[in-house]
Amino acid sequence: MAAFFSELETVRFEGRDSDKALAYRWYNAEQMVLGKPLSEHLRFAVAYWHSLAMNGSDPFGAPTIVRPWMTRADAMEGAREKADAAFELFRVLGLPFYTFHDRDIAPEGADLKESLKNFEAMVEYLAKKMEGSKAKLLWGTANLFSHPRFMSGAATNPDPDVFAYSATTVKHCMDATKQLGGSNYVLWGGREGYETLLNTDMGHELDQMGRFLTLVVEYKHKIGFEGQILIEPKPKEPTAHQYDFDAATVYGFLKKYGLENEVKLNLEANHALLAGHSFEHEIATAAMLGVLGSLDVNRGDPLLGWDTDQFPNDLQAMTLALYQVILGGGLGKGGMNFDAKIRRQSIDAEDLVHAHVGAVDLCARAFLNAAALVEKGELKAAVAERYAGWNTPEAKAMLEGKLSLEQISETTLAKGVNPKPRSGKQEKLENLLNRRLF
Ligand code: XUL
Ligand code: CO
Repeated sequence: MAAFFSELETVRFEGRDSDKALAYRWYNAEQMVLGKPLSEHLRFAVAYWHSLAMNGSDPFGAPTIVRPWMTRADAMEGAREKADAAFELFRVLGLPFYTFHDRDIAPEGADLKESLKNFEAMVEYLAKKMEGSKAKLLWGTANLFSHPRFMSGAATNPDPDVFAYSATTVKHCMDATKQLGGSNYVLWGGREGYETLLNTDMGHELDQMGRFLTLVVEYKHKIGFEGQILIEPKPKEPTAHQYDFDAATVYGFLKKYGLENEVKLNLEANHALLAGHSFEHEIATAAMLGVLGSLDVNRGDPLLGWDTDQFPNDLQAMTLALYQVILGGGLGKGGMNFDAKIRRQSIDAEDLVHAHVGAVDLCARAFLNAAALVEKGELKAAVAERYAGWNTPEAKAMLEGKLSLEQISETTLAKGVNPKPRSGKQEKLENLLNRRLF
């Protein structure tokens, strides 16, 4: 049977003046920027769950996006058909990577053994598909949140059998990620959190989570997986209190369990917003702490307080985010995964292509803007100027711990230090940013 997206042409770079709807205007994969091709900076990935498995159902309505592979009586036949469609979609979009959960690619079996058998068969199938495709795996992950067994958490479940079940699942998913040449393995704490302290021992649950992650790191070294282990922070939804709240909280957790040099972060734009931060704040925080790993790019709806996972379309917000990525040293083995889904009414195959093309171009354009801001150096100079006072020997001595509180007090009083307020020049810099955007 012909794969679902076969009719669609491969989307190509045509430049800014193209009249074609399905063309890249900004994403010229080979364009050299800051010393390497754009594609190597951005490392775009298509998310299997949103693009192949999402059916448009919501709490009020039935599926609207019904693909042929979703209705097959034989679930494994459906999974293979879905994989054929996935690789057609990757061909159409011409993007270098994809990402998946175990459950996206293979159906749940009657028990854990059968689920793993289905999964391993589908991993073999994907391995074959990858031989005939340019698409590589950015990261793999396990869905430890959909099935009712995970309703009280996976690693943090009060029931040790769920911990063991989850550990077994992650072991096999890490094996698969390594087998498929994945660059990262992601853990999003789907239901690692709680609803009420009336039934929760938070300290015990965090110790469980620390142990679980330690096991993952040990196993990574044991099998020689060269990818990064990444935690994806999110403050709420599905649980009221998710343990991996934001970048700073996860860093505190990693420090407590001695894993800060082993694990980095996969930061998601709308998760940042749900935590009351901007995306660039989360990126800058992770970079400052040495744990910037990868990005899930999407957007929320400012009028809604939940995770709408829309495709990104705000140039200024994305430019500011990617500016921090460049300042932070880039994404390395990470990339930019479109953790985004088409709307419930966008039911045509082509809608999925429009969604990705717009988002790819938006991100490419934002990156070019961010790179130009870095090259011009005006913002960096303004920041350096603001902190220039710290370059004096007296100021350095304070910061380097060479002066006690009494010594600082003595010299301050002796010199008659009398600080004068100085403008932060925010509006000037905002205007500069707006003038520079193209
Ligand atoms: C949920 C979310 C997940 C993770 C992978 O909000 O972002 O899709 O990215 O489990
Ligand atoms: Co995500």
